[in-house]
Amino acid sequence: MPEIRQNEKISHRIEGPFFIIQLINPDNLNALEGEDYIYLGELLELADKNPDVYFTILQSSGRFFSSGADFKGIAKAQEDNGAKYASETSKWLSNFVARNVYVTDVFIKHSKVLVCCLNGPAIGLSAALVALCDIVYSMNDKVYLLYPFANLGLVTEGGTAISLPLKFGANTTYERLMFNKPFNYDIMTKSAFISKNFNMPSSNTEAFNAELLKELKGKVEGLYLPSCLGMKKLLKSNHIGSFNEINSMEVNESLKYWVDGEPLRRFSQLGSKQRKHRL
Ligand code: CO8
Repeated sequence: MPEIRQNEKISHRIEGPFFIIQLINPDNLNALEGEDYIYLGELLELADKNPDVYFTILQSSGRFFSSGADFKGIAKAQEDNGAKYASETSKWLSNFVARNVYVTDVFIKHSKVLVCCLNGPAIGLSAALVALCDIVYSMNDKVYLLYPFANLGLVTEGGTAISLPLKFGANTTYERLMFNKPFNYDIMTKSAFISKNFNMPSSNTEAFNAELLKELKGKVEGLYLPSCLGMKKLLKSNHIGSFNEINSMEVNESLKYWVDGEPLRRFSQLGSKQRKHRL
């Protein structure tokens, strides 16, 4: 495998045709800082370039898949007043736009089949990445996806202006986003977003990951795997143009909000537990 720097919150390994990426920071519910999202993107690129890899598997640990952007990382970015930034616009182009557009782009254009092992809830940008996966399996019915943009002074990101209406329907998407409500298990099953519920207890994520991987190994036996990549390419062609366009539109729209400062005020309230999401 080519060299890649290490990250203590994200591990990776290869097993046969599977490139397995695991979030391994359950103590803060697998929240990710900007640099972690970039690292995740770099791992996807590594999987993309490896000719022996056909499936990229996203696993997590603990009770949450990922609670999204780490509010400590956002606070760090806010305090980042080094001389290198000529203005607030310049600061947020670097700390938000460039990072967000990169990780979203890597997911949108990924050539291997993206499988998400959804062990628990996912929030924000992480939930956006889950919605960009090709196949999602759930550990049990406690899973949900929350896009708390209205509560945080943000707008859709990570391609969600397209992926959510596509996968859950336009009106359900409007209703959930406008009133900051989660896409719960019922919504996910009604829209066939989840392919299988493994019905395992929330305390047992490692067993879920292992069981699911075993099942996937069985499912790919005897298949001609280049056909899978050929089909992914064709299926992806349905929406790739729209995703590319929305990725740019979303970050440019969001930039105004970051420069104005409302998300910072709200993230700081979240960090000090003065603000909560309604679940
Ligand atoms: N960042 C940092 N720490 C977190 C986060 C987070 N996002 N989420 C949870 N934690 C920590 C908590 O602070 C807590 O730590 P400690 O035990 O030291 O107090 C621990 O994880 C457990 O969390 P809770 O006690 O709060 O657990 P609950 O079960 O009561 O609540 C929730 C779970 C509902 C997930 C709650 O923790 C929460 O609301 N977290 C924030 C979720 C959130 O809003 N994330 C941001 C989403 S927006 C987004 O991702 C887009 C941002 C774009 C910027 C991208 C830059 C590249």
